[in-house]
Amino acid sequence: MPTKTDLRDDIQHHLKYSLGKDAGHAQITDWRLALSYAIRDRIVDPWFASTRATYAQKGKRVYYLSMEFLIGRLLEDAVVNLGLMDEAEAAFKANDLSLDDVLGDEPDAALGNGGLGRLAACFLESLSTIGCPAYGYGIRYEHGLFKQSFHEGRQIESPEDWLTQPHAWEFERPEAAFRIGFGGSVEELGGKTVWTPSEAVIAEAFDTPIIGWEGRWANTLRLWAAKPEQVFDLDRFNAGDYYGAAEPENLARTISRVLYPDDTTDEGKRLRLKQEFFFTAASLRDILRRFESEYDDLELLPQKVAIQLNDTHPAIAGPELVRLLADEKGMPVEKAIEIARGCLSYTNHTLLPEALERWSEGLMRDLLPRHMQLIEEIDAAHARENPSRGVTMTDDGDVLMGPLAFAMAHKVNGVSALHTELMKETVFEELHRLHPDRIVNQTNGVTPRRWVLSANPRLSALITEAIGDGWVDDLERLSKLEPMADDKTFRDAFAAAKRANKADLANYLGDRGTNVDPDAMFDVQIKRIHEYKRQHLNIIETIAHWQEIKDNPGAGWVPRVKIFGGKAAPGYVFAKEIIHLINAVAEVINTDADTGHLLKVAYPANYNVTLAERLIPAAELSEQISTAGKEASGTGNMKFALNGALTVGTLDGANVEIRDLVGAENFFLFGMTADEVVKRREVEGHAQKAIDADPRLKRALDAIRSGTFGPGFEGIVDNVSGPDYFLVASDFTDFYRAQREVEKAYADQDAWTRMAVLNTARSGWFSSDRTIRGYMRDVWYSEALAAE
Ligand code: 26M
Repeated sequence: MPTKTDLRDDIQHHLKYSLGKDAGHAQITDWRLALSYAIRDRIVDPWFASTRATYAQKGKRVYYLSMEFLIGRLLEDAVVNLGLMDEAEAAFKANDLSLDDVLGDEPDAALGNGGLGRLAACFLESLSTIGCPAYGYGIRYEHGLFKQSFHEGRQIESPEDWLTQPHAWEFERPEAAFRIGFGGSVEELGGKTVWTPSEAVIAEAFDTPIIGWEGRWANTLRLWAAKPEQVFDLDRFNAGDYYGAAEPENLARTISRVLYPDDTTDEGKRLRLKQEFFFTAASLRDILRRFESEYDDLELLPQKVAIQLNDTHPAIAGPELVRLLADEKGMPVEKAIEIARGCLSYTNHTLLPEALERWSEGLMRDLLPRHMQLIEEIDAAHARENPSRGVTMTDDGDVLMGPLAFAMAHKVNGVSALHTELMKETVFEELHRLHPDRIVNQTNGVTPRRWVLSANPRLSALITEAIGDGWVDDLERLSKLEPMADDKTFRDAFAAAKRANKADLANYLGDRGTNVDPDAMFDVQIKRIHEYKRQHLNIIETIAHWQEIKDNPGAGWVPRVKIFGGKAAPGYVFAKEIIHLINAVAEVINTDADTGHLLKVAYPANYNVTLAERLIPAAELSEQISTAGKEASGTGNMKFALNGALTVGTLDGANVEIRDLVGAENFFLFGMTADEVVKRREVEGHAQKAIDADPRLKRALDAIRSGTFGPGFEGIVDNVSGPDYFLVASDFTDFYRAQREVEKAYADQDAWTRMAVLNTARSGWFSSDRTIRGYMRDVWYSEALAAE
């Protein structure tokens, strides 16, 4: 271990020697990078110690393969986990700078779309906190999720550019590189199957250490960047073709250029399949190389290697691992399938049919000819083992990635209890019958280090004062707060922390053009914009409420701020209309002098991890209103409950488990159940019936249609009054009722705070530490280690 040095000296050192700046001329970004390097230096030793311990103890390693890691900012996480907040603050105070400003300068690493990517980031942090030897594997996108702005209420996308500044956290590893091929042909040569690709790119590794709580352990996030085999076509250049000379480089780099922004619908793009194979193949080669440096018997692979597939995006890992074992290592194919299955497991994140990946056999054969053959062999082997059933990995000329992932995994998990049961009854019904022990549940969780400790320092200080700091890595200790729900002094302190967070948010929103009263109820719906998440239900209810207020402004209404945040996939027309409608409603309501003190709508643009960290601590009401059966789990719902927001929600995803834990009396339930949803859809004219039965709904829809909020919203009204697949109309009346219950409860502030405290006290189970321990026990069969 190097001698312990003063953080302040190290910042000065890096400012001068790593950044070449003197303190007098340093910009905020220079200071931020200097701090980052100083902090990174403190991560390296625990990082090495973790690697050494894994080798020395011959630990089983977990590999988390994910197209997305939505990590957001890294500096604050590292400072907090190393316990250096106070020291860092003092170091900057000496230079007349605020640590908050320095931390706030870091761009978000937005290498993900939403829940699935953020879950991967929470898991990385928990894996390190627990001391589970693990690697995250993904793609080092040059451009993360697009930036969102609004023009006349409509979403405008612009490219995200997080790598324009030096990225202080990563280590480039030019020596860790693999050649990844595509296309070409397959031949039998001397009894061996040989795939000769027609093109290839280089996958080069970039490593980011991920430090756990108290710096006890650190794992690695290894992201692959695509590079050309040959940097430059000198012949073309010499022939005067200067642009053409750079073409191989451009083509190769395209693979890791940009994150696909579609969070549900599969675009069927060739490039997407290339991305999937690119990072999966590079990761598997790396995994095998590391294994073979320690062991020489490939039969030991399942004992030493667990590979988790985050959705089907890396599902080509099944055939690719079989190919590596069979074609390259000489194992019989059936044996290779068995060994691969022993390593692989798969997490399903959605049941929406349009989001289940399928690739045309033609594309698959063209891009990955050997894999297409192996998929057929895997399918045939599965059919031989289960002769009675016609389950196949293909349908209508497409390869089905869900069934393929299922067939190649020893465990398949859902992400909430309800979702897991629905998996068994719907998409995987047949496969589940054949393999009744394969599907297991691992309800999602979130890391309390980021989502409580750093995001909500006021609440954290209060909790620590009340029960000590053991809750940070043992979140179920929050239950010790339960008795304090009946302690008026504690309730007042809890309410004061919330009020201060709301004041901060009110300032932020005010700076962005929406003035809100920090004493109004802060009601928040933040997530991707999607029909099934029903932001349109929320805004239609807002309109109905506004109309009621206008009828009788003096009736003692509870003031409310309706806050929305979220992006729509660029090609998702309906979601974009919802965004436009929310902004149009905001424009009308926020300038209405009759109701301005009672109702506001705020929609800050460019919702991302950092904005979530600002909104969640200030929220009092959490909107979790998806059509039952459609939201696999949700993780925002957990973050809100932990931060003392009450939920208004349907019996969907993990809402069910939240309600069970916090108590039905501390949760505002509304809407149909998943079973009722299915039945209601069968009712002829269900939407129109619901509209006819509820004059408030009819009046709100009429206002939209007649242009109260401007032209162009017929699509939404037609949908809600016609097909209404997501049952907005049918759930409206009960949603409206629940919202009035919310107001009744909010009117008694002290009683509300009591419920809020109970939400926090009873949500400790939603730590991602608990989730990871579940995977280790039921899926990976792996153990935690201590760094040496
Ligand atoms: C697919 C094809 C092409 C481009 C992008 C995609 C794609 C990307 C992300 C499809 C789905 C993606 O994510 C889905 C997702 O985020 N699912 C959410 O996962 C969370 C974590 O388990 C759950 O809490 C949410 O309920 C679920 O919607």
